Order: sequence, then C-alpha cells, then structure tokens
Amino acid sequence: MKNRVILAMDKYIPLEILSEIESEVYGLKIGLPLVLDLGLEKVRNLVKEVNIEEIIVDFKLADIGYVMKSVVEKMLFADSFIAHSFIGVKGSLDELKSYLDEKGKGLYLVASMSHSGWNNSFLSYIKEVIKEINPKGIVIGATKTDLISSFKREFSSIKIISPGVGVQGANYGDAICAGADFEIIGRSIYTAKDPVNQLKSINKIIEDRVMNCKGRVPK
Ligand code: FNU
Repeated sequence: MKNRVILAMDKYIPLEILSEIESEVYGLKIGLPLVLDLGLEKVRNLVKEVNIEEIIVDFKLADIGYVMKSVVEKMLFADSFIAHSFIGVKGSLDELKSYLDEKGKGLYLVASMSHSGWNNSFLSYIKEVIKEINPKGIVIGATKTDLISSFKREFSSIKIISPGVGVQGANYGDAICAGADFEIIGRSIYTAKDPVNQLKSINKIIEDRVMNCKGRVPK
C-alpha cells in the first residue's frame, strides 16, 4: 500500500495545494473547525474538486440517532464519518450505522483518543460496542502503540486509523508498525512553509520506517 497518510484538514488548505497533495495521501479528514470557518457549501465544493480515495468527516458524533442522522445527511458528499463509541448502541449508533449502510457510507468509531487524559478504563465496554456495531474502522491514538497492536489482533479485519502523529508527539510510522492502516496528520503538514514537500518528506520517513518494521506490519 503506497499512501498511508490521511490529511487532517482542520484549517483551510487552498485547492492549488490540495491538487498537488492528492496523489500523496490516502484520505482527507474534514474537521469541524474547517466547516465552521468556510461554511458547508464551500467545503462541499472543495471536496468535489479533489481526487482523493476517502473523504472522512470528523465531528466525533456523540448524540441520539436522530440528531446524528440529521448531521450526516447534510454531508453525504463524504465517504465516511467518525463517531464516538462510548455513546452506546440502542437508539444511537445502531440507527446511525443502519442509515450509513443504507447510503453506502462508512462509519469509524473512536476506540481510544490520542491525548494523555483519555480514560481507558472503559475499554472493555468500548470493545463490546465495536463488536456489536461492526464499523468500517476504528480510531486509536498513535500515541498508544500497544493498544493499536492489541486491537489489531482482536479485530483483524477492522481498519485502524491513528491520529496524534507529529505535533502531538507520536513518530511518523510508529502507529503503522504497530498495526494501524493509516496515520492521520494535520498541523505537521498544513502549518509547514511548504506543505507539499513536507508531506513528501513525511511519506518517505513512513516508507523507510515501515521497511524496517517489516514482518510485524499486518499489511
Ligand atoms: P494534528 N483526532 C485526534 N485525536 O487528534 N480524531 C483523537 O484521538 C481523535 C481524532 C483528530 O494533531 C483531531 O481532531 F480521535 O494537527 C485532528 O483533526 O495532526 C487530527 O486528528 C490530528 O491533528
């Protein structure tokens, strides 16, 4: 697999830069700050112009089913959506999952966040929810490589995407070596003076890192 980076777009990145970046990333993750800055229409138009395999909306939905459906139905230009798993199944994630299935869209559930204050004592409950919902993928902080490996063993067919790389402290490629499928990277790319070359350098570092952990990498 060539591109292992999902670009986190929490700030506006001009189309000229995005067009140069599109062949270097697997996915584009749209954050709430971007939508609040630009407005939904402009985000929709921007997404239409880029040729990127997966567009993921990251509002970390955590609400009753009806409200989450009301949010995603306005953003069906995306391929998939991130929701929290701690909200539980009945009346919430079950309704969201059925709706997204019906629309041919994917659901990612947050399993463990990247920041140090995240409480992992609910992990067994979160695993139960993940088993019941059977999402397309899960989000686990790249700062928690042991957890990535144990989830990969337990949920071998679920895609793992990992934020927390670069600015938040995880090294490029570590999450992938631990079993993640993609690393989510935002500020380290879009705040760089030259985001295109920065991304190319990051891709190279990840590629080299992955070569060195070969054998342990699931894909
Ligand atoms: P960067 N993100 C995160 N930690 O950082 N979705 C999580 O546990 C999580 C996330 C997102 O630090 C965050 O919202 F579940 O600038 C941001 O969009 O590289 C991105 O990952 C990290 O951005």
